[in-house]
This record gives sequence, structure tokens and C-alpha cells, in this order.
Amino acid sequence: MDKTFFITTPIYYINARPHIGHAYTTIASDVLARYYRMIGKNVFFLTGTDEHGQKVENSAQKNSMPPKVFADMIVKEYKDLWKVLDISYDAFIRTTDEIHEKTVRKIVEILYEKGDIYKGKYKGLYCIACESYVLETDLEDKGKEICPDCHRELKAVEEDSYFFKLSKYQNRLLEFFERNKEFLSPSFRSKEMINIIKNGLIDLCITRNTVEWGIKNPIDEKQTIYVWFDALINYISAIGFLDFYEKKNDNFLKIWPADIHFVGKEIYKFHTIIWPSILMALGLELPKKVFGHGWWVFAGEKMSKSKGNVIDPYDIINVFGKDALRYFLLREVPFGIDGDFSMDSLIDRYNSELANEIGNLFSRVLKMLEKYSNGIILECKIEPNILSEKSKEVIKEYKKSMEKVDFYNAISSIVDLVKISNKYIEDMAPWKLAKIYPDKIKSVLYNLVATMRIIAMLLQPIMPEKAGQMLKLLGISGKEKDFVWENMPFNASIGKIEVLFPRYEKK
Ligand code: ME8
Repeated sequence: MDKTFFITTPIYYINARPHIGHAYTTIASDVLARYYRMIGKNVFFLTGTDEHGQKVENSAQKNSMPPKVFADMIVKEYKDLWKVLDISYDAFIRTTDEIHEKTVRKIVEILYEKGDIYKGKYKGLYCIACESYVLETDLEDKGKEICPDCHRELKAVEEDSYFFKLSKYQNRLLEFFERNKEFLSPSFRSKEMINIIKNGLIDLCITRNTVEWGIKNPIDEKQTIYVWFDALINYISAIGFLDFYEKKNDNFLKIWPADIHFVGKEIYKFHTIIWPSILMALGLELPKKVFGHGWWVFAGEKMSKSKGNVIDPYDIINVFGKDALRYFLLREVPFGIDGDFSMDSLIDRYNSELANEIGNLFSRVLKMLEKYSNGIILECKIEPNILSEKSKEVIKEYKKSMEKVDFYNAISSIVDLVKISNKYIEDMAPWKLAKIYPDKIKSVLYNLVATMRIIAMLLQPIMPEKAGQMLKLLGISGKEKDFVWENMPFNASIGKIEVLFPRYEKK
């Protein structure tokens, strides 16, 4: 049997509620998971939450809650949102899960025994808020000890710490990048990583002495493990690495390596330098791809919890519906680059494509079917025509785009097919045919309905609920997967006509 196609999202920090940015990555992962399931692959789709560290401890304190109780509350918000958005994950890993904690501790022990983790002394500057050590060379203003990320004052520290030998993997990593041009997408991001590696990697301090809320270091229980070292391991703790290591249970190898790690562009460095090095140290295969997508910005600034300029997904879902949100996020901007979020562009996209093109096509054709054939798809001779030809082209283009993780292009090709179908109605003018050639109208309506079945099918990963409703409207139940235009059955009886996407009038 084929290897399971393994898709992951980042595990999200739980210091605040999920916003559009988190929904974006998770929706993209879900669309790809649904696409691969639709074409018959076994898929394992993993998401989860990153729950340890100072930031979470601080947020919990502000809310007067113990960190785990606070975490449970935010995790529920994530799970509720994923349910509303129809996210079809197979597993949800929390870094506070026992299996995860055990796996992280085991990995620290394995690498310590191997000599890839060693005890040393860290002397330098530390940002408490970011939980990161800052090099003198990274200071923005050389005279001022201010964190380059959060701009808070840095603390000078000297303490016993444990280090992961990142430097040891530098050359192998460079070779890997050079041999695997597709590893980091979009490809323009690879150059930057290659330069970082070429400039030399220094060993990574993986323990913290001042952080309470975290996984204890098995070698020195007074310390906690650095959140990023803890978090990256989720990708294997969730799929049975421990059982594989301790009991030789090879279910793990049916899923690992990841086929794609979806991440935002601010964290692909962790995923393409630190994570592969940890995997090399463990003797495991490296992920096939890390996709570093762009950011949603708001009025030019990155949306973030700390800036307080975040868009609440429910504000959109409650007005336009979950599928419109799924569609918009992947349709508005090519996946690799940044996008400026605005309500005006959402409304324009919704009205012009969902209401006026897709919705209109369905309502016009269904009304004609009611009027001219009692709501039944009548038998007729099936002949190649512009719509069958265009459908075949679009199916090819769509598959190619999905496999390149180019959601924008995949959706554009569907929209093209919809536009051509609407134009076909104008050109054929069935209302005129009805009077002169009553037989010809059967084929025209069949051609339209067969194309609409393909449109609905292609939309299934993107708008699962609406696509299901479209198929029902065409009188076909169940999930269609065949992609054969001619497979639209005769005698299907259309459902009760409903408006798929009511037009939104700007207030
Ligand atoms: O970084 N636009 O968690 P996090 C697009 N726990 N995507 C955005 C976004 C925006 N404005 N804001 C957030 C962490 N995202 C770590 C990850 S993985 C082992 C550990 C998305 O809660 C995007 O995917 O800060 C980004 O990488 C992720 O949320 C960061 O989530």
C-alpha cells in the first residue's frame, strides 16, 4: 500500500484565541488533505497546540488561572473553531499530552547518550519574553541590549545549560538543500536558508533555567526544555515515534516522513534548519516539503495577538458562512505571498464570484430544468462539446495546481469553467431553443449539468458543505470522486432550488 500522505499545521500557541491567520494555515492544510483523500490517497492530517513556556505562563497569570486550566480553555476555542470550519484533522496533539512529554524526554536522553546533546555554560544575553538567547551580532543597535524581536530589555545571564549540536549537521544540511530543490517552498525562500547555513550554525541551547512551565529536562530536572525544541517534536510524538523506538512498532513508518509541513513564513527557519538537524541526529528521514506561506496583514501590518489588530474568524463566518471564508482566504492571494485583509475585498470577491458566477449558474440552470423538463435530467445523446472539452482541461489544470500547492490557480481554473458555462447559457439561449428545437434543449441542459457536477466536485476540498449542497441540488447524493464528465447520470431529479450564496448588499 502507498505511504500515507502526512500533512501538518504548526501547533499554535495558546496565549490567546485563534484568529484569521491560524485559520488560514489550517484551512490550507485541510483543503490539501481533502484533495488527496478525494483522489484516493490515505491521508493523515495533524494539528494541535503549543502549550509550554513563559508566554503561556504569563497569559495564564494575567487571567488568574493555572497554566493547564488556561490551556484547556484556549484549546477548546481552537477545537470549536476547527469544527465550525469543517477541519478534517485526524489527530490533535497538545504538547501537554503525556505521550508528547514522554517522547520529548526520551529524545533528549537518546541524543544526550549519543553526544548530540551536551552540557555547557551559556553566557550572553537573554530575552525573557521571547525565551530566546540573543547574540551580540543580532542587536539592532550595538550599544543597546534590546531584543530585536519584541524590543524589550535583555538580561545578561551566565548559566549551566544543555546544547544540541546543530553545528555538526551543517554540511549534511547544506547538501540536503542542494539535492532537494523542492524542500522549501516557495523556492525563492531557499536562498536565504542556504546563506544562513553557509555562514555557520552554532549549537542550540535547548534548556531554560528561568522558565517553570515546561517539560522537565530528564538530565537536570531543575531545568525545562526550550519551547521550540519541545514543539517541533510534536510532528513525531503524535504518530507513534515512542512506540517505534521502544517497541519497534512500525506503524510510525507508514506515516513518517511528513509530506508537507505547512507553516507561516516567520517560522520556516525552525522547520528547515533546526528540525531537519534533530531528525538527522535521530536517524529519521527528513520531511519532503516545508511550505512557508505569506502573512495576512491588516493595513500593512502583520496581524498578531500582541498588536491587537486581529480579525476574528467568527465575524466573517456569521455573515458570509464558513465556506465563503475558506474560499476567500485561498482565492484572494497566491499562497506564498502576503495579502492585505479588507472587508471590501471580501465582499467584492463574494459577490462577484460566489453569488454572481457560481450561485447564478446553479440557479439559472436549475430553474430551466424545472421549467423545461420537470426537474429531471432527461436522456439524450452525449457528444463532445465546448463544456466537456473545457472540463477535461480544467480537471488537469486543477490537479496539477493542487499538487503544486497552488490553491490560487486551482480555484482560478474552476472559476474559468463557471464563467464559460454562464457564457454557454447566453450563447445557446435555451429559452429560444425550447420553442424551435425542443430536443436540442435536452443536450444543452445535460451539458450544463454534467459540467456543474464537475465544478461541485472540484470545489469539494475548498467548500465541503456548499459543494455537497450543489451535488444534492443536481440530484446526486454522496461524494463524487470520478472526475468523468460523462458520468452525470440520466434521470437524476433535481433538489428543491435554494440560493447558494445570497448577494451581500454593502451597508
Ligand atoms: O509560531 N497570517 O505559533 P503561533 C498568516 N507555536 N498566517 C498567520 C498569521 C498571519 N497574520 N498569524 C499566524 C507558533 N499565522 C509556534 C509554532 S510549530 C512546531 C510551533 C499562522 O500561534 C502561521 O501559520 O504564533 C504561523 O506560522 C502560525 O500561525 C503561528 O502560530
